[in-house]
Amino acid sequence: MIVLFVDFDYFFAQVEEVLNPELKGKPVAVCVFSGRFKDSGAIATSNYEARKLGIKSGMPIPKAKEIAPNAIYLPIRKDLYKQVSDRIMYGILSKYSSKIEIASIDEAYLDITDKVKDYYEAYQLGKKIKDEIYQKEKITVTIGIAPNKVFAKIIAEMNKPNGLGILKPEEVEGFIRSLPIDEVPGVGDSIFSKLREMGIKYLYDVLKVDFEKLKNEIGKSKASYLYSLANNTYAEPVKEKVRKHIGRYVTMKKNSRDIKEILPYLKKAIDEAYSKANGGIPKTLAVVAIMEDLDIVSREKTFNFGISKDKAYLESEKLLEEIIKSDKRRLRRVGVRLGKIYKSTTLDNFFNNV
Ligand code: DCP
Ligand code: CA
Ligand code: CA
Repeated sequence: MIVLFVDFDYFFAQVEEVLNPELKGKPVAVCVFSGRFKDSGAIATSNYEARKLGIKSGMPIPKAKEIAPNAIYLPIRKDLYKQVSDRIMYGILSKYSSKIEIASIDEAYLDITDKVKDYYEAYQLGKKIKDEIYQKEKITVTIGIAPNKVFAKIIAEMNKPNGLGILKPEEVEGFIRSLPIDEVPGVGDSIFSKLREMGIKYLYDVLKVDFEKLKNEIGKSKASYLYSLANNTYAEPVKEKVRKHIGRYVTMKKNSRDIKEILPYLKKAIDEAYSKANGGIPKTLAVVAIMEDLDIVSREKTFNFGISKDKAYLESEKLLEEIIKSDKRRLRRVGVRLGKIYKSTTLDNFFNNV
């Protein structure tokens, strides 16, 4: 198996930089303001300049501002990052393998076993993917290529940012011997301290302890996981995941906040999204407005039953009205995002009460 793992660099902050290139080179932190008091909330992520100053993901915002008062603190814009992510995942990465597992907003595993004949070609493919993502989205990513998913992820981690790392089969044994155990995904602080007590420093050391003892200490599934990694039999397949959301957005001829003008575009986006859903029926519907200054505002509603296309026309109009009422700006693009998409064979039941 050859797995190619992609992880987008300092993702949320990088999207902010791409949208506002003046931020480049300055320390930038993306914040989740919780709104309970001024600056309550946490840092979602920061760019590498901010990290050098000590700003880390998860840090309380006031603490970050204390250590780096002059850094730039931006509010999180999840819809925007999701759109960029979708374009990279579905528009670029999916072309390179249909066996693709989208693990999070900024991570994907591709099984490229059948796409390349050796690791040299895999490396070339990795370069090509990096180039295409940069050329189309101006986003840098780090890629790890290895004989299994976990090693591919670790290799990427070691090569961040803007890196491309490769672990060939003949290098695996040495890698296992020298890999610090806390660099293995899934080994958190509590497991790490238990393993250390058993004398396990490197992944290879797992093989030196009695498996029964390992099981008793950290549980069966973690023990088997680490054991299979250490003896190089780990072979979890890349799980093809269906997309959970479908988004379709249309740019209008001119910016507008006149609902009659906007509705035909919204209808077009709905038609396209439903055709993309290919018979799947969503339970959540969001209207997304990209404002004239490219800021994004959205309203979402979740239903207990599947939303037919006609119902989507109706409900999206209400959501659009809410957006226009709550915001003074004109819209530049408008679209919908369908979520919780189900493919049901018992549609009668599914549409009940719609
Ligand atoms: N994220 C978050 N809160 C956290 C950690 C992460 O909201 N505590 C978000 C913001 C990140 C994104 O998830 O941009 C991806 O997380 P990563 O751990 O991959 O971190 P980054 O992409 O920001 O940085 P790196 O360059 O280290 O991958
Ligand atoms: Ca990540
Ligand atoms: Ca990342």
